[in-house]
Amino acid sequence: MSKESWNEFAAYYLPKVEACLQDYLSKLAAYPRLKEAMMYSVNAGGKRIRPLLVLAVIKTLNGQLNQASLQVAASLELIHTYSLIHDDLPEMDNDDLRRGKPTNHKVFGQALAVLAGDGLLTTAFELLGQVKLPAETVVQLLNYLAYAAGPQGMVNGQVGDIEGEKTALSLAELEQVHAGKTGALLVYACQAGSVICQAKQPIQMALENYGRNFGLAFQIYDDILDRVSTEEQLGKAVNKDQAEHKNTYPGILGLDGAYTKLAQTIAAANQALVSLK
Ligand code: GRG
Repeated sequence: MSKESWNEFAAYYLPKVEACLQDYLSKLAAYPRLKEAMMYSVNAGGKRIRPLLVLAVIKTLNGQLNQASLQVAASLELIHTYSLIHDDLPEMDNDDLRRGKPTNHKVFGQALAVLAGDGLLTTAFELLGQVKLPAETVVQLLNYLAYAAGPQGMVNGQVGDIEGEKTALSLAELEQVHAGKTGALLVYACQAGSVICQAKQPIQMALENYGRNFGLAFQIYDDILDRVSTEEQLGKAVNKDQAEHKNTYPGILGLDGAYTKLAQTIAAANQALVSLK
């Protein structure tokens, strides 16, 4: 998909994803304050990359972009939002701002933020379980999502990240952390589209490969942006030993090395899609 057609695609499907999220969350029979806390973070300005990726895979495989597909996509955004709320908590990253707005715990307090995250995590599976697709497809989606979000995926990556703060990670170790923390949900986005369209195994594997590289590129780019903005604030280049967070791509590879790695990873992601053409 070219940049222009991606923008057009996103502009068309984003409001549909939004409507699906608002519709489901607003009908929950929960205390108003809990719903408010859950919806605060869902509506705090996320880019919706993961649900859009689910839909883009379905489009690529000529599947139906119907209500069921939108619900599968929306359920993934609920998981992503829960992970951000918990990631920002004082016991984890202790962030006051997310997307330029006060973090969930800053507005609602820590207890409610934990519970809003728990609520979004469980609601994601409830929504996915209600999707009108063949039962076998739904079970497979539930299974893949639990794997991606749980202790063999994103939760594992988060633990690797926390443990890694105590030591200097190698490049391979850093990649393992990010494969879980960032990559697992992006791989699932590709799997979900493939499962809905009942794509053959080689196609599914090519898309998973794309998801893995997409996740990696996403993280390298995020690390580069962080480093560049730090250097802008300091008004000078940061060298390897001064890097505040060494467990980053620029921290391990230097800024130039990180740019090279980014280009290689984007090329690998594009290469994974060649077999689909
Ligand atoms: C708490 C189990 C648990 C996991 C947290 C996602 C995550 C794991 C932590 C977020 C911290 C972080 C900076 C991860 C790197 C990946 C990244 C840039 C995530 C933000 O994703 P975007 O850019 O967010 O899609 P928006 O704001 O657009 O939704």
